[in-house]
Parts: sequence; C-alpha cells; structure tokens
Amino acid sequence: MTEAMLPADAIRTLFSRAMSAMYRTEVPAYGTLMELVQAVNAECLEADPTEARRLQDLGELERISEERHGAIRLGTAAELAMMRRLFAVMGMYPVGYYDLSVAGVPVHSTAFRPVEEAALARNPFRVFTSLLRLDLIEDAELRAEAEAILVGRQIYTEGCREMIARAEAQGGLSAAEAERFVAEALETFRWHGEANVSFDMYHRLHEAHRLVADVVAFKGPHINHLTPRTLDIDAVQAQMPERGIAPKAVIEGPPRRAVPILLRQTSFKALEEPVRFVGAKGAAVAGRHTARFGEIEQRGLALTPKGQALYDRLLGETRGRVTPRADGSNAAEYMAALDASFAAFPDDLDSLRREGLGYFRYSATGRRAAAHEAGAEVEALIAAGLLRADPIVYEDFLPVSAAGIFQSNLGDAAAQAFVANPNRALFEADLGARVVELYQCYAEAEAASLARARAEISRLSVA
Ligand code: OOG
Ligand code: NI
Repeated sequence: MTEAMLPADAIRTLFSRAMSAMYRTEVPAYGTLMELVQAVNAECLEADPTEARRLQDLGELERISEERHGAIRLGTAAELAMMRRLFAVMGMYPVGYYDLSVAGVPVHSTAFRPVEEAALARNPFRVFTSLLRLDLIEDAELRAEAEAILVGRQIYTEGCREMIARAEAQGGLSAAEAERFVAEALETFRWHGEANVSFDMYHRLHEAHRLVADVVAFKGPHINHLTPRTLDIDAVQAQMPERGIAPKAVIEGPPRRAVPILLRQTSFKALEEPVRFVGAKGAAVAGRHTARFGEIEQRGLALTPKGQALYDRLLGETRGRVTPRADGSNAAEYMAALDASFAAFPDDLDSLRREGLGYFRYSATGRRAAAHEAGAEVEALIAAGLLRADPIVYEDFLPVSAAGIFQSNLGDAAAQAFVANPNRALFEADLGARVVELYQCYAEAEAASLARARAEISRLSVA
C-alpha cells in the first residue's frame, strides 16, 4: 500500500519556509527587512480595521505573512526544463513570458507560481526565473567558452532528481519524501562560495555583462533575493534607513494611490560576498561578487489588457519626461512626474470596474432578491446590494520594474543596449512547455466568481 501523499500546496509551504530560513542566514539584512515588514503590516491592520476585516473575509489575511517571491537566473535549456519539473512537484507552473532584452538585460523569463485560486490562497509563493541569453553576447569566443562551462555543471543533486522523478511517477510525494525533496532542492538555490571558474575567466565574463558572470561563474543559481509582501511600501521604504538598510532611490511601478494597482517594488543594494576562484594547481584565489539583495513589494488590483495598456502608456509618458537616475538625484522629480501622469488613471473601485480596467471577484452579499431582480446586469445587482465586487490581487510581475530591479543591483554600468528581440517560442521550447497566458487566470477567476455569485443570488431569491 502506498503512503498518503502530501498535497503539492503543503510541499510549496515547506519549501518557501525553508528558503526563507536559509536566506535569513545567508543575507542577514533580509531578516531585518522581514521584521520591519511584519511591524508595518501589523500597524496597517490596526490602523484600518475595515481593511483588516475585508482581507480576513477574502481569506487574504493569513497568506500575507507567508507571502514572498524569489528570483533565480539559469544558464541552459536543460536547467530550465528541469526547473519546470522541480516546481511542478510543488504545484507551481510557468505563467507569463517576460523579455528583458528591451531593458538591456540579456535574459528572458517566466514566473513559476500556483495558478488555481485555492492554491494561491493557501500559499502564493512564486519564483521569477530567468534564462541567460548567450545569443545576445557579441564576443563569439567568450560565448563558446561560457557555453562549455555551463554544459559541464550540474545544478541539481542526484537526490533531487530522484525525488522529482518519483513525484512524477507516483503523482506526488509522501510527507517523508517531501521533506527529503525540500532538503535536496534547497541545495540548488544555496549560495556557493566556490566559483566554477578562474578569477581571470570571471573577469572576462564580467566585462561582457555582470549578469553573465553571475550565471556562468557559479556552481548553481543562488537565490538572488526573497521578497516579502507589505501592506504599505512607502512606510517600509521610509523606515529602512532607521534599520541600517539603504533602499534604492525610487519605488518601481505605479505611484501611491487610493486603490493600489498591480505591483510596487523597492530593493536594497546587493551584498558583496567572498568568493574563492579556481587557482593554479587546486589553490583557491580569493575575490568578491555582488549579486544578492533584498526587495519588498506591495500588491494591488490585477489590470485587464485595457488597464495594462493605460498603465504602460502613463509609465512611458513619465519616463519620457524624467528618467530616474541611479544615484537618486532626481527621485523627487520622478515621483512627482509619476503622480502627475497617473492622475489620468481612475482611482476608485467603481470607476475601475465600470471602465473595465481591472479584474474583480464577485460574491453574493446574502441579501434575498425579488425574483425579477435576480437575473439583472452586474451593475444593477451591485446597486441593489445583492452583489459585491472585490479587487483580484495581481500575482505576476512587471517587465519595466523587473528591469529596474536588475539594473539597480547589477550596477548601472551594466545597462547595455540590446535590440529588443523577444523569443517566446525558443523560451517555450527550452522550457519544454507553453507558459500560461498572463490574463487568462484573472479572466477565468472573475468569470467563475460571477457565475457562482449569480447561482447563489437566484438560489436565495424569493419566488
Ligand atoms: C529578477 C528581477 C525581477 C521582480 O521582482 O521584478 C524580479 C532578478 O534580478 O533576477 O524579481
Ligand atoms: Ni523580485
């Protein structure tokens, strides 16, 4: 008889907690940031009992302190395909395609995350996963050398590969197997102080692009940040210096608003870590590498393609007027321009919904409808107090913000002009699967909630 399987959602929670504990010891400032975020979140909930109640009703309160995302950068198609299988064990699937070459970073990416509403509510842990695009590196000789180094490395332990295969064969893992899987999988994401290359090679890779060195020179795709979710990013940003953390100059994404939309993020500078490079005759050569950092985010309403287009236009307009400088010298000017541009974006729930700019989760209020009321249009049902609409939280990422995060942590000298050339077909071939369409999840969640609410309203209606 086979043992009972642990649900994939539970394996994801074990893994997410193990990652958080590991990153706390690797990057102590992450622990400090977590404490700050928890304090600010508690203050927000205390100051706004209505919002606290709303989050509680929607089942979102519990997930907030568990909520985080991480990011990794992979070197080869084989690594990416195996990563897809690894995340599938924990119920995480590739959602969205992000081309970052437009922003001068030679990678393209997806985010592995739970897709179903119930799974997201249990634990929305996500990992932004990038694949290095050596095809964008000009120096053909270096490219070939980098490829050879990457092909020679194995980023997964034997035990990890064994557990993935077992999960696939059995359709899941027992609690004991899941524990072993999590411990083995963690090894892939751990920081390795020993480089895979000589100091000289590291330098050449670094010269091509810092990101190339970060991927190629190491034994594995060390987790480069882990990001908790805050309910008030401005408060956390303001309090970071008091705790000895220096945040980047501007918050990425939309400005502060009455109704938060999409995603606002800020990070603190990467850590310098000691590295032992491969020296002559097995001797190690000491050096340093900067890659790992901390980040926080605040999540808001998921936008429809129409809302996203408006967001993109207003952000483009802002950045056309003021480009945020890395040294922060024009941060106030940029934030003011952002505020001014976004005045054109409706900022109350009713307008956002009526104008089709965001996705909403509908539910029946419990009031009994008269028979003639039950089949009415959404707006009439809401006006009659029969239907309620709550914002659906954005679970994904923003390419311009992601590029800003990459840049601030790679150093701005790393910004290079690549010709934008998304290659989603190649990414999916390397991944070994299609990525889930970004909007599909939200549109489905909205439609399903409305159907459920309508059924309940008619069930409750007076004949
Ligand atoms: C990933 C940067 C993107 C985000 O939150 O937008 C990201 C990276 O630096 O590898 O994590
Ligand atoms: Ni991030």
